[in-house]
Amino acid sequence: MRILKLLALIFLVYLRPTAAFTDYLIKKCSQSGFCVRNRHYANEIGLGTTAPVYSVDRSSVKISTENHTITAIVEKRFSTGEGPETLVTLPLTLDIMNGSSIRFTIDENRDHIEGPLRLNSRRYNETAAWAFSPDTPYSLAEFKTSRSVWPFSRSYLQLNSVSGLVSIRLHYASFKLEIFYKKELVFTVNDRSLLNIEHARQKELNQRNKSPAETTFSDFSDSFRYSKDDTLPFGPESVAMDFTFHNIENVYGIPEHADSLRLKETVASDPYRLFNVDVFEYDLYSGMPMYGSIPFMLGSRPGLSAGVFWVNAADTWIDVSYESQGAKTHWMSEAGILDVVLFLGDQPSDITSAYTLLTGRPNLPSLSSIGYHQCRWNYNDEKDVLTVDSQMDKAEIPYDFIWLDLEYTDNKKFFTWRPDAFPNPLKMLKKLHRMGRNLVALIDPHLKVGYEVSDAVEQSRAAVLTSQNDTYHGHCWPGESLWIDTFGECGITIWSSFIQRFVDKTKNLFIWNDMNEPSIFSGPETTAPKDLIHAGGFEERSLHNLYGLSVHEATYNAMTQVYGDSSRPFILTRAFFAGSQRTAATWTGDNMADWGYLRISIPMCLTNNLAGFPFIGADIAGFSGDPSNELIVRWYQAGMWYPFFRAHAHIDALRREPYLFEDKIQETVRKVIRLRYSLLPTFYTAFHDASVNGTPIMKPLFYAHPELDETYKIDDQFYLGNSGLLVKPVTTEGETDTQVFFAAGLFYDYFTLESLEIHRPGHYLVNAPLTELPVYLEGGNIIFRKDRYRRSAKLMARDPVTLVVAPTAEGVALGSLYLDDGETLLYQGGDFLKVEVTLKQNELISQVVNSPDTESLSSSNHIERIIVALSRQASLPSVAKITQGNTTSQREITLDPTSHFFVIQNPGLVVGQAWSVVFE
Ligand code: NBV
Repeated sequence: MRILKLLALIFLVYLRPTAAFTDYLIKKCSQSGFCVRNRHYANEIGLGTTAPVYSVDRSSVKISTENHTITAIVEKRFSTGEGPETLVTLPLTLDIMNGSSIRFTIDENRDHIEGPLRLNSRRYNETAAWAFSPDTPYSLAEFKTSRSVWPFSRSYLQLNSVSGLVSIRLHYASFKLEIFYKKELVFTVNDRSLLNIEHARQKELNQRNKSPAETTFSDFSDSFRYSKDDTLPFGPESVAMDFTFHNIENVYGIPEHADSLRLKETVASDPYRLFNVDVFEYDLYSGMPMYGSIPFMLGSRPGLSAGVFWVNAADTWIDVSYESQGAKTHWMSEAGILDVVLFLGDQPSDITSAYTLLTGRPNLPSLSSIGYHQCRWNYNDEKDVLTVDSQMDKAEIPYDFIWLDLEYTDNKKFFTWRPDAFPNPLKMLKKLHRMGRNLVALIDPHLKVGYEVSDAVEQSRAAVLTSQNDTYHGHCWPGESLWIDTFGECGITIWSSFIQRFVDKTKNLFIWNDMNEPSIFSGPETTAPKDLIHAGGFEERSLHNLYGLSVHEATYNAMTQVYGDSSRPFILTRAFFAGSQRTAATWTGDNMADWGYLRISIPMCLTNNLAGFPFIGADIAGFSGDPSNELIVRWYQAGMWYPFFRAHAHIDALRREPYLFEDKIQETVRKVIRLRYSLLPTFYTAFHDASVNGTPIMKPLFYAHPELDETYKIDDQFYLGNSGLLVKPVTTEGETDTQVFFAAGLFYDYFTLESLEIHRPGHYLVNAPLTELPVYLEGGNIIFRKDRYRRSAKLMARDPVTLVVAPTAEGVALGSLYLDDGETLLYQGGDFLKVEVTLKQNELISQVVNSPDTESLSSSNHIERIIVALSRQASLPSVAKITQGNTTSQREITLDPTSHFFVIQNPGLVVGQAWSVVFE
């Protein structure tokens, strides 16, 4: 019977070719104990009939100016009318860190608790250790306590950062934090008194441990059909808090959801949920949980931005409401400690930068990995792989990565190859390597029970355990499986040894960690039972959203040991958490070949970009189903701007490698892919910027123009990094023109360089027939291209560079180029080229900001063309005086009357050396 049920479930979830995802498998708030309890609490508190139960014990406040930390005890005190008053002491820490960020934690002392022996009795407090970057020194800033409120006779304690930017008021009577940035009140923490820490209690005494505003819904048992076996050994243990963003009426972030960029109000719906689950053909415009979770929210308006990072990896719900005075948010997590970082700044990019300083900047990937990826479930055998490879060349379509999905394995046993289909993987890899190409193979964290790899894991107790302390067995692709536990040293070491053996002797084999939410067919809500046990004696409940990160980080670290400094490992992960950007790329999972999924891919990618994880894309042209020709074209046109540019298709979908498309479609797709390749220098520079300060690669409009109110609600167009390239993909069937929002200024059509003069910011209708894609270069920018067709990114290394200069009406422009060997880690020691080119007062000047150690990097890239766009008002210069070193030459400039630019062909300049061109 169980097997039948399981088969039915597998059928429903995976094998229905067209129906939408069956969301009945996933809990609604009304089916989630802690969501119901905290929303109930919020309602009761909102009625104002019950007094707040949390306060700060003044006598406990300790100010350590030496350690730059405040500690205190938060007291939860209430009486139910029956028995004595309940008093729970909750240790608080508060500090100002890394400049203008604030962190506070509230824990519970649970030493006296008797949970089952195998469980750690303390609340899980290691999320920060996984999420924060090991490379960023966690520096605490000095602060002064304000004299006017010292000693503690007043109702609050005020801290002022020495920088003068930040001050904090810690209110005692009813716990509250007011956070000021440049003297303006930005946040109130616990503004609505929704702080709730469900302290430990015995089941028999549950009722007595409920404060008046609380309900007992699903405290010690779970009534949801698919998770009713949850043993809930600690009973209720959720943590919740509210944050008011004052005078900020736009909030964003908390990926992953298939929803708009600006978060919606959840007053009349379920809250947004963060809980990593497998959601095949997910619902659109929904706050339902998805594969990844980043509990980071950004609030922004002209002149002020702020962020909340809720450092908790348990199942989490977030309510959002907008009121005239700002956004109100309510965060609820099932377990763990309360650990929060607040960020303050002038611009949204300041917040992304501060957030990625803490959690790590996205790693600079190899140049190849930002080329085009050709994937399908599945390329069947070596011959298939090499045929796709040669057909792409025959069709003159560049690509860099070919992918092997699940079926390359021997019976879905990871770390093996199907012997009849892939008899000699090393030979195949070598063949691919000749053209600079790479292979990615899928390795999931579930291991089929009963082969050497899983046996070794089971014997060393490196698998995830059941609540009874046995190795957990569940169902996934291989049938009965176990799951590696990468939370403990033992699991990491053994996983690392498998990965190392698998990639050993290869130079171009990389890894795709799929299904690492983890996805479990037989598990509740498509994932792991919450009472499974991980290393350290912590329940899945407390760290669930970190599992995917723990797997892909172990994979990455293992690969760095094999490849050393010679190559940057590429890992694709489906599940992610804050910090995943340090070691992996991701994608938006199992979408459909449908216009709605193309449309939603833009806000989804933008959201990840602002939440510090920019290396993301969506399956082009939809994972399941067969896209129409029109959809294929539109999807490639949009997808070429995804930081991660990959075509992928379901096993049941028709073959759709680009060379199979009919001529006209193929021609357009070829052009699009080649456009991506010609812009690789600009993309790579954007990736470099992201790796230095977290700058989004796909950049929301309000990041580029935070001064314009209108930009805060736009999520169907974007900029490419700092390049000034503005893109508006067409995502509606049959549309041949589209509305594009322009800020005031000059914009140049990317393809013709015809100028558009915008006097008033707003939406303007532009032509967009199927073969064309609306792309503009904003006046004031200079971009860099490599225009020659090559089969792969690697083969473009020495190609000459073209500059496109797009001046403002005042004749000013600026651009930068980052270049390194694209492959090794030598750039970390300074072996890279960075140049900055400026145009002003008719002079174009290139300055070398960083010269590489490797001679060829500074000498081998010649400038083949300098293209200067002309606005209607601009007058055409007649000569260009070109100087590099001691040599000066002169060129006459002529203009083809039908074009909107002039070109200096082969100016005789080298990118890596200083030069100037004066226009007269
Ligand atoms: O490994 C097969 C697929 C993969 O192609 C897809 O990209 C992943 O998101 N995988 C999920 C497993 C099951 C999909 C129905």
